[in-house]
Amino acid sequence: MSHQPPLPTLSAADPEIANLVEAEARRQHDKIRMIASENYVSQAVLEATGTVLTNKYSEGYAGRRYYEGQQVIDQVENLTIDRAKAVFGVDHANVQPYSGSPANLAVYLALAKPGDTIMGMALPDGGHLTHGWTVSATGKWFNAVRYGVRKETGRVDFDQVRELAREHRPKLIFAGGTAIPRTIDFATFAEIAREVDAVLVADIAHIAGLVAGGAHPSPVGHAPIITTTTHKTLRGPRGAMIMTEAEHAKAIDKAVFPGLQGGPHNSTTAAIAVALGEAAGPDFRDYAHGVVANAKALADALLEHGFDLVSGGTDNHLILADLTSKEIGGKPAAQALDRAGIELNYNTVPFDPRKPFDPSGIRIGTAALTTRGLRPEHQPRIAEWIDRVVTATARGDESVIDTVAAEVGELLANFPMPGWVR
Ligand code: DSN
Repeated sequence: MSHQPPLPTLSAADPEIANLVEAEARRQHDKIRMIASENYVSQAVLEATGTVLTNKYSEGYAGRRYYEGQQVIDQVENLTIDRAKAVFGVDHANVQPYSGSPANLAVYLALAKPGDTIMGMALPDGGHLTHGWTVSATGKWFNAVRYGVRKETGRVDFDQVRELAREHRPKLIFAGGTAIPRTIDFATFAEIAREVDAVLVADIAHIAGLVAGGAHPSPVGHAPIITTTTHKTLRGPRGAMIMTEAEHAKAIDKAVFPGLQGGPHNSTTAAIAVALGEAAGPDFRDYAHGVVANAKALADALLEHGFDLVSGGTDNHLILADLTSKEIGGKPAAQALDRAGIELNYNTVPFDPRKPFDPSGIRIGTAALTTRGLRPEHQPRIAEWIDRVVTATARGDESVIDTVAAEVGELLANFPMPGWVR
């Protein structure tokens, strides 16, 4: 049993860390990983992540660097940019942001000033911290106005978005978030942004792979600025990109460097290129549609077990379940499920009466299990396991946990993961 690529040198030089890496690889193999923002990268992406490119400083952009020796790095970054432009059909791509939060901060730095009004989805309704939530710098340094979802439908309340936009005239409107189970209507957001002269920013971190694979409508043509992480449904390394229409290219580049960051992480850039190469291939379309088919099948099966799903189901890779009717909080349910080999996260649900650290819901995603090769026919079994563990844990009965963990292990033995072999 070992990590792939194998780690003989690391094992000899630092067995303590090598053993922890091996343990994590095994853990990732032995669980159904359903954290909606996670995935398994390919071995090619893993290999690109650990290269000598990490030795190089390259502050600046291709042809305009502050250090010598950029003959190769410029090619790596340009190739990554070209692939991002081709996969998403955008004018310009900056592939240097270290992750999603710095990418979003760069947008603020490029297009707004502290104290300006911005608008984003409230965190408990599915938004992201950096869309102006209270505890984030973006909520402290900007006048953040927050929209949400309708209680009856669990879907974005566009009447509220329009009203708030007209009243507050924000400079930026963020569309997207971290716990949105339904298709994001970029066209309606764009219409509202146009009406109040705001710049629409589509944060597609969660759905980038679905957009690339044609399983979610693209924001291109609606949002002049698009931010994304690269490690969720897009299945690349941990990193981010900002894609823009030509008119915003210069301001965004200046905001990323020198505005916010130092040297880009060049191994990550190369690994993003590899992931984008994979996303451009014919198999990725099947993957993206498979992710959605799995989520829909799982949502249907969970509904049959009486789960209360926010918005009543899903259009994408993500399901948000309110466990109030199962008489258990999200946190004890998530902890019990993890012990049963089903890894997901507790999550607030819209209008949650409980606190974020002990909320009412769980968030469930299908990006990683689809990479493992699980299909819609496996989802009823997963729903049944989730129900058994949640129902028993609510009664204080832990006896099913080990049984379910054994059954999960049996199923997963037939589905190898990239990065580890038995
Ligand atoms: N932490 C990410 C998620 O889990 O959705 C968002 O930044």
